[in-house]
Amino acid sequence: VPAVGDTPPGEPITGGEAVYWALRAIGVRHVFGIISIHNIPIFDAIDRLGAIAHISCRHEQSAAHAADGYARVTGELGVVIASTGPGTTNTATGLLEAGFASSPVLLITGQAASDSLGKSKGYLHEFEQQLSMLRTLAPHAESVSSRGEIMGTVLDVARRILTGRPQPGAVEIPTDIQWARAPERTGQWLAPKPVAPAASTLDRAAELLSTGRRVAIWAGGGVTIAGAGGALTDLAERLNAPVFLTNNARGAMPPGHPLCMGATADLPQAWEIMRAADVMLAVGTRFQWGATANWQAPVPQRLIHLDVDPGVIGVNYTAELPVVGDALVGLEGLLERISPRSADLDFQMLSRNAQAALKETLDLQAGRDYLAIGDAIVRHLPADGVIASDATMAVQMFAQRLLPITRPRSSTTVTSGAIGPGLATALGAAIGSGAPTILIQGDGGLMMSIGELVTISETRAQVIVLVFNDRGYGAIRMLESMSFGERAFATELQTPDFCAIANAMGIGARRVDDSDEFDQAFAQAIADGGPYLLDIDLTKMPSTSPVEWMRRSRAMLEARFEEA
Ligand SMILES: Cc1ncc(C[n+]2csc(CCOP(=O)(O)OP(=O)(O)O)c2C)c(N)n1
Ligand SMILES: [Mg+2]
Repeated sequence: VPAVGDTPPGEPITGGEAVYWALRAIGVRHVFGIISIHNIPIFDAIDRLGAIAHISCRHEQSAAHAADGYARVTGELGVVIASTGPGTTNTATGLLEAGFASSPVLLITGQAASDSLGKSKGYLHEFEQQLSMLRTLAPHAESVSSRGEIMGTVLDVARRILTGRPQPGAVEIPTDIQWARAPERTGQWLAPKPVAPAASTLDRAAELLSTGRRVAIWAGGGVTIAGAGGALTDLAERLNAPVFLTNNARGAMPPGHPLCMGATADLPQAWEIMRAADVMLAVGTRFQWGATANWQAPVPQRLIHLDVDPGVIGVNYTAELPVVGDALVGLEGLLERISPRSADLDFQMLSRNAQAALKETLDLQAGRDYLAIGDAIVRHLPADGVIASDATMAVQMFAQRLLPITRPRSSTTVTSGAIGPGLATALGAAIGSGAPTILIQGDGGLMMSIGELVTISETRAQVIVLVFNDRGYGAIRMLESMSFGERAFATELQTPDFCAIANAMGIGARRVDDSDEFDQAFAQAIADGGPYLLDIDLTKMPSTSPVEWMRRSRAMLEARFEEA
């Protein structure tokens, strides 16, 4: 049935409409972007045809991060629409982060009109090598060179983005081709199918797991992407195996489960378990830097590595048995082949003790204020709430460790470690989930994307920005203190009045000086129902200082080694 404003059947449609119909065939409901002379026919179609909502971000970097946040909470394609040249170069960091996090993001952009392209004439926004740039960031990037290719190219690129380990993609369409009319209306959307590991490889993996007496599991974002949390939990129970979750896997297993070790694989306290394990099953992970603490984590040599992307297997830790395939199909295949067995009691005791010790250590490390703030968040955030974060010390010090993530796709972190994506990622996550979304944000990173406060205000998406404000680049200040003592450089920032900025953008805001006040203010922000900003003054809470945190952490480690 043609939507309101649709061109009657049989009439030629514009290239912009072809993009619209391709996106509809895929099931796209929201796009994020900025309009331009180079993409106007696409926005025209979106406006007239009505079933896709457009969110006008204030920077294309943010539009890309918002599409990424949207994709992470929904599991659907995140779409960003940008202009040629500057609009597209602005999306670069968003594409980089999406690639790092294996998030399915599609950029649709323009290109100079076909009769000028390739002549270096100085066309408006000219960037003739745009496709080369895009291909370094988004493996699935294509250029369209005729009107008839639009629908097929968008569908094909989307299918490639969503196949196997998701990676971003892009389609660039010259402006004249976006305006050109042709009669085609529908394209065929073939949803990608999960890749099944070879049965013989699963047999060998099951055999190897059965020879292990002390099996540990390392689960990454691939488990979330495949929706394999249930199978992971079943297999862990069958093997009595403690499970380490990377940040992107949090929520795959209930945090209170006796075998769930949470996001702790980077902590020395967790390494005793890995040293004691005789076999490890890694699933949907590439053992990247952060999760492994710079690859110090002692992953056992008897490693079965299940991942849909053969390119990530063996890069960081040699796998005794590579298993290429989808995490869900692979784990289900292992469940069919493995029967329950009794636990090695020493190993079970070791992991129970480590779990308790980790909890105690993490609480002590977090310090009293973060502990109280975390506790207030847990008490007041509704059950469907989403937790987004930027790369701030508050994430390291309490959020990623102590805030329980109880459902898959209910949290986002900046996997590449960039500061700045948080606000837009939270916007996309709030729109995708339709649920209250809190953002753990530093003051430095916030300034990189502050303009999106007005996008949040305009959409009334319930993003609650928690600014952990230490008036500077705290993480770097901490690093400086390790090498340069008291000398801080390039880290002290003049910090604006974030509450005044939020108010000016149409968002309620409140300043918070201590954790009791946080409790009240956060409850009120949630009850308010709309977007909100809390400016949390960390300079009034000494226990939140990263330098102090580092001292506490070291003292604890040393005490442990003395004990041993
Ligand atoms: C895009 C980008 N530029 C620079 C950095 C280096 N960097 C890492 S942490 C940090 C400070 C972040 O400050 P803030 O957001 O206030 O959080 P805090 O560390 O103070 O908690 C900087 C500059 C980075 N990670 N990403
Ligand atoms: Mg800061």
